[in-house]
Order: sequence, then C-alpha cells, then structure tokens
Amino acid sequence: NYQFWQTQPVPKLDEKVTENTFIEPSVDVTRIRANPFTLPAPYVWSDLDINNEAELTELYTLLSENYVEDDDNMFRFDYSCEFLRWALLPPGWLKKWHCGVRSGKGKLVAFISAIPTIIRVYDQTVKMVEINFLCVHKQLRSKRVAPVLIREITRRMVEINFLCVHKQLRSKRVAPVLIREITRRVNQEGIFQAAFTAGVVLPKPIGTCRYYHRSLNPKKLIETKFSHLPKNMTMQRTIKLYKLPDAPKTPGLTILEPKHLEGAYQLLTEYLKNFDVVPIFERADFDHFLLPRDNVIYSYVVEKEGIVTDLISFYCLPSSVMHHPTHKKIRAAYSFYNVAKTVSWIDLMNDALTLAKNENFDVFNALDLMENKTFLDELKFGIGDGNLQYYLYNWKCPDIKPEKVGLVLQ
Ligand code: YNC
Ligand code: MG
Repeated sequence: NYQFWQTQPVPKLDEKVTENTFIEPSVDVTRIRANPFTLPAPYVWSDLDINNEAELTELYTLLSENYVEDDDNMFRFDYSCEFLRWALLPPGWLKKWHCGVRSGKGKLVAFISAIPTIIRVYDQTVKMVEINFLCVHKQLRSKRVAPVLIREITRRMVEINFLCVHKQLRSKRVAPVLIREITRRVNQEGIFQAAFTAGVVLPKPIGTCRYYHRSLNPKKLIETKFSHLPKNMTMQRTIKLYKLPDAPKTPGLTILEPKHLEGAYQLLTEYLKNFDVVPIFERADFDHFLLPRDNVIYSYVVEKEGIVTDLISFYCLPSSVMHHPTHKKIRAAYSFYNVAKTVSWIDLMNDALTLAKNENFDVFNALDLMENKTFLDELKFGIGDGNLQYYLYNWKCPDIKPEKVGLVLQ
C-alpha cells in the first residue's frame, strides 16, 4: 500500500516522530531535474494563466465538475472564478505553479497548484509552498477495478489466478505524476517543503481536525439533505432554534477597511504565536488574504478610537447540490482567522454567524482548531462527518493537537 507515498520524503504512518526537522536535505537548484516528468500519451503539460478569463473559466469548469465531493456524493465544492483568483494569485505567485494537463484535443483534464508561503512549525520557520486544487478528471481516474476483483474472488474463496483488468480500466496514475511535477517546479525555486490538507489519510498527518457546521438556513439544509430534521422536532421549532439577531451586537464592529490593515495585521500576528503550526504572513500577504472581496472573503474588525482589538473573517465556498430539482447550491461560509481580545469568543462568533446570515449564507463551517472548541457547542454547531488531515512534505514533527493548529487553508 501507498505505492507512491512510500517513495516520498514523509514519515511512515506508524512512525513516532520526536524531532522537528527536514527529512531530505535541500539541494542546489542547479541539480534539480530540468525536464518535466512524462505524462501518459496523449496528455501534455499546460500552465494556466489565471489572469486570463477564458483559462480561468476552464479551471473553474474542471473543478466544478470533478473536484472534492462528500462521502455520499451529494455535494461537490464549487469554487468560483473570483475565489480561484484570490487563492491562486497571492503575492509571489508563479504561472508555472498553476500546472495543468490537457488531452490530445486540448481539453483541460487535470490540475495542481502551489503558492508561496512561510510556515512556522513549533520553533522552526520555513519557506514552503501550499499545495491545493489537485484534481484529475473523473474519466482519467484510477477505476480501482483490481481491488474489487480481489475482494470478490476472496469472497468466493477460490485460488487467485489470471487476475486481469482491461487496459482502459487500469489506473493511469496521473496524480503521482502531477505531485512529482509540481515538486520539481517548486524545487527549481529553491523550496523543498510544502503544506497541504486532504480528507484522505496518507503518510503522515501532523494533525487531524474536524469540521463543524452551524445551520443558518435550516429549512434549505434539510430540504437538500445536508442536514436532517432532528427526531421530535418540527420545521418551525428547528427554524426558531437557529434564529439569530438581526444585527451584530459588539459595539465598534465594522467591515475591515484599508485603514484597519496595520492594526489587524499586528493583532493576528501576535495571536498566532499561541499555536504550533501557523502561517507567517507578510503585510502584503495579509492584505491580499484579508481585504474583503464580495463572494470570496468577508472580514470585520472591532475598532475603538482607531485601535483594532478583535478580528472576524470567513471565506465563501459554495457547494453544488448534485441531485435536487430546485436547490442547486448551498452557500457556505468557512471560518478563516478570528481573534477575540475584548469580547468573549461566544459573543464574537455569534456576531460572525449573524453577519454570515445577513450575507445570505446557508451554513457556517468551522474546524475544531485554534480556540474554536470554546464556542462550537454553545453556538449550536453540529459535528461533521470526516476529518481534515494536515500534512507537511519533506518535514517531520511531533503530532499537533487541533487546538494547537493555527493554519487555515482554502
Ligand atoms: C490527495 N488528496 O494515495 P499511493 S486535496 C495526495 N493528496 O498514492 P491516482 C493523494 N495524494 O496510495 P486518482 C490524494 N488522493 O499509491 C489520492 N492520493 O501512495 C494518492 N479527486 O493516484 C493516493 N482532490 O492517479 C495514491 O489516483 C495516488 O486518479 C493515486 O487521482 C487522485 O488538493 C485525485 O479529492 C485526488 O481529482 C487527483 O481522485 C482524484 O484517483 C481527484 O491513481 C477529487 O494518489 C478531487 C480531490 C484532492 C484535494 C489537495 C492537496 C493535494 C496535495 C498533494 C500532495 C502534495 C505534496 C507536496 C508537493 C510539493 C513539494 C515541494 C517541495
Ligand atoms: Mg489517475
């Protein structure tokens, strides 16, 4: 198992890590392989120009039809074009890190991206990339027929012989080629570590977080089977249970504007010192990721006499509802970076929920990281299914508990 991952500089799943250090030493960039890895014919590499509306739309289409789905294949992430521009064009972005694959006919069939970042892990601060949007078109994925055959033959308890899968059904194993190729392109820039998250378990998570969901529009969530009507509850009682105030309660709470950036930046930078894996934002990165953009990123501060004392932010990531006659999308807000200094977490995040409700979101999602466990129950969040695993590439460190994770990726 882990045919690919066992060849990579990552700890074994059962390894107990006590050091905090790289796995393979960095090498001189002149020694990095100069040529791209070979794709199976007739596929070819094709970097995407995210600033070009037509190419961005091609990426949007690939992801909206083939990216991450829930375990029951009812919902699929629907990252918007504006969101992809925000996530893929931060300060220091490179076109060669927007790595696409096209078919013989020129259709975009796979993608992987890297963006530059600085990550602090415990007491080590390391230049890294964040890897995201790994996607292979459904028709090109491993069909994984062999395991099904093996399971069936084992069930019948006969001798295993003549195991054969038609070539067209065999795994093209495109994902490992994408990962090796983006690694090569990142290494070419003198970077040898990466951070990423995934729903699947690979060797080896540095931490495991859980998603929680807070209904804002329970009727629609129930109609789409995102959630279900609790036993002994009517729709009317459920709607009442999740009702929020008409407006936020904290005095001085306002939309984050350019004049707040320096104060908000200092506030978050200081706050992130409390955690064991965090991004080290430079001012330009902070401005890029926190300045509000409609339908992408929503940020608010508490300001008193020009001093920024508290911060709220959440990003907008809708999901397509795959098989519903009328509801086509769920509009979800995802908690991003928040700091509660002069108000309680409960009061601050109740305002966050109210702001999200008023921006027409159907649900507010948060991971159980940083100090989030202090408000999830009280504010009526329910636990989600499945974990979000945090990974570092070519780095090993002791396990990090969710409440010590201070990194939120898109
Ligand atoms: C995954 N999410 O285990 P083994 S998250 C990493 N991240 O390898 P094949 C993954 N590896 O077990 P398929 C992975 N999912 O043999 C699977 N794998 O060692 C591993 N889904 O490849 C898997 N997007 O081509 C196995 O699989 C190998 O055709 C199998 O393609 C996989 O963006 C995939 O969930 C995920 O589009 C592309 O299923 C496809 O099935 C798909 O036979 C829907 O691959 C969308 C989806 C993933 C979202 C994400 C983070 C990605 C991180 C990648 C790792 C980066 C490493 C650091 C590189 C830079 C380093 C520097 C410096
Ligand atoms: Mg494949």
